[in-house]
Amino acid sequence: MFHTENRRRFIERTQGALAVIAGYDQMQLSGDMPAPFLQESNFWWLSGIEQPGWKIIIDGARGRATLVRPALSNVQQTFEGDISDDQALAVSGAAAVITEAELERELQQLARTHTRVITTVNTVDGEFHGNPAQHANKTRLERIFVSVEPCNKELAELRAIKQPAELERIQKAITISIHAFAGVRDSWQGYKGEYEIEADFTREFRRKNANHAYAPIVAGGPRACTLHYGANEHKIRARDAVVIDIGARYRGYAADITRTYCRQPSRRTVEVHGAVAHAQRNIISLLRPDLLVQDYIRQVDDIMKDALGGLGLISSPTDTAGYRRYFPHAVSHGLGVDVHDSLGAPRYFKPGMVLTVEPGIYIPEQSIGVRIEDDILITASGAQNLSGRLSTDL
Ligand SMILES: [Mn+2]
Repeated sequence: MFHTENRRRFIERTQGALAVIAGYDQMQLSGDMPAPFLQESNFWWLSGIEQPGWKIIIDGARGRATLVRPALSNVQQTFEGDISDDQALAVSGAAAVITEAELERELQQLARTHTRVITTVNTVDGEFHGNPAQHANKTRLERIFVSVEPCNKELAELRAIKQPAELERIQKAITISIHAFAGVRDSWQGYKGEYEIEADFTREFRRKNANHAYAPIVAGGPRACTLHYGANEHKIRARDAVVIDIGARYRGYAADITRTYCRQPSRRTVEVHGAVAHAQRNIISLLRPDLLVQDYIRQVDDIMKDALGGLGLISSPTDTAGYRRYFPHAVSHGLGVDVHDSLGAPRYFKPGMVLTVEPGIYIPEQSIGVRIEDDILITASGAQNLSGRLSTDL
């Protein structure tokens, strides 16, 4: 079973440590309006539990997992619902469920035989970020155990190498996304607004029981130069190049694909698009196992500087400011449960890693932005473009 096997690998990697991992808590937008909920990805990977407020105790020495059910008020249960113990056990493969009220005694008991516990933290440079659940869990553990250590790096390294079951889900998310892109491309001449394009993706995803893996971007003309534009509220003109950065999430795994389409491209738009497409092909062809990440980044810089030079946007490869102005983001990130899945800061690429390749060139003064993004699996002998069946044509 998928999550049981994930825990087995986690226990092996952490040498049988005791782990107490918290899922995210439900956050509120206003009075009685809950924020959209997405489970913390490490907790989900280890447990499969999608509901807020749950925790898992993994007793590595005994190979035993216990879920902790949150204490929900009657009102919360009525409005938000919850899963039964049987459902939680079935989804997770855990051995038992205890209640939040029983957790304190359980931890006190474990502390008699364990001085050290590992957990997940969501801090960056010591600053606490986002959902409070993990921080609260860690604070509690620090009160009870002698030593509390993070296991984020171990989890990132484990999750970076995708198992066959994970690759199947990623491929399915990609196939659903590609299908939606192809449908939008077929209807391309009929769209009047960015919102119509977003709507067609949403309809296609929901019909396949998938969701958007992240806030969809449909950015026409000058809006394409705002990297996280997501209002998708403008009309599109025939001359506008439209950056569409959209991916489905299917059974917990994300796709992340970008294409740029245009009804009546100007010669400049054709040039810029051609340069990005050419660069993207060249960058993908670099990828193979054992390639040093720092060599990859250096070669990507060379390829992108060539592309910008060819378009007359920089006059010399040493023009770093110009380079960063027209290509202001990273070219790759990991992909998996998270749309930006950690690869665990590896020195070199390894078989089983999945990452995006997404060069873009953005020229605000000409109101042109072009980005092309595919999802690449590092294989034993090279790399496979998992979204390569979808044409990158303008
Ligand atoms: Mn991406």
